[in-house]
Amino acid sequence: MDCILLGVPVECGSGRKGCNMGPNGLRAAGLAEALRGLGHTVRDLGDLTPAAERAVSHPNAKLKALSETVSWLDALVDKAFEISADGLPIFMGGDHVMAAASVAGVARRAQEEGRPLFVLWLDAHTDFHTLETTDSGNLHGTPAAYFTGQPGFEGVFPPLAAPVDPKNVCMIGIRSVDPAERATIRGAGVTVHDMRAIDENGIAGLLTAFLEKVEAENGMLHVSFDVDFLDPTVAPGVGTTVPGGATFREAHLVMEILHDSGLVTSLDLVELNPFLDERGKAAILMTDLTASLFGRRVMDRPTRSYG
Ligand code: DIR
Ligand code: MN
Ligand code: MN
Ligand code: MN
Repeated sequence: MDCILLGVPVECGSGRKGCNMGPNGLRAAGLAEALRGLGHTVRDLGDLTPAAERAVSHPNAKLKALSETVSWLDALVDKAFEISADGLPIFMGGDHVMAAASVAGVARRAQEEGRPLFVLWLDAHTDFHTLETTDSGNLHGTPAAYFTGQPGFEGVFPPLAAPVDPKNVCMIGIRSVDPAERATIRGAGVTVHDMRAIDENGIAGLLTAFLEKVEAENGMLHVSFDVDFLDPTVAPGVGTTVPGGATFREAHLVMEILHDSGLVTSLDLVELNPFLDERGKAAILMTDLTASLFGRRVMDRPTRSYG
């Protein structure tokens, strides 16, 4: 596989500082080396820089850092479209608002190739707020609403060339949903598997059912992995920890199944905040999980202590 790493050190969508160190946290944890060790070619394009700010405004006064965020999205949407022609892009965040643009960019690529885009959203949160409904004003709570074409982003976020069909979006790990998101997300057609669904059914079956659909429709598959999908005990390096998350093994199992499927065409690794991490614990786990997604098997995994 030709892997293309792109750092997207945006943090203004999260409402706190530290996510802009995420790309370097993943580099320090050895992401490129791990992928090369698995036989992949890896090109690290370095970090994206935001586009020139354009005048944007919105009546919701709660929105934080709107123009700064939009500058990042403007730059990333074109870059994501461009690099997805050359290999498998791995977008290293940065906070989750960047998925508005990484997904919009690869959706354009899918459209170009005449294939549907599917999105696997691994997160504690649904990130399904519109610019009207967000209460915190943190724009990392909005990307899934944007790229599925929910109303109200027009003229603010970049024009959406190819909205993702909400029926092609599967969310796993969900355990923090705001009332406004709850009111709209299932009606929109998004598949939402909360932690209870994982407890009752097992994560493998839920994922496999989704992957069968992707394969049957010859889809491209973007995986958007928010660190807070993981339980905070195994991944403390994130701003919005929510107890009761995916375990170490559940997360590796997801990645191993994704590898076996051969369906993944792009990946986000987002919300890593090295400032909040414990001696690289979350950075190392995200790196090892990515290695599982790219073919590392239990029997080959290096012995590591996570204490
Ligand atoms: C909350 C938290 N739903 C909000 N969201 C996220 O601020 O809109 N935290 N994405 O990571
Ligand atoms: Mn998120
Ligand atoms: Mn989250
Ligand atoms: Mn949210």
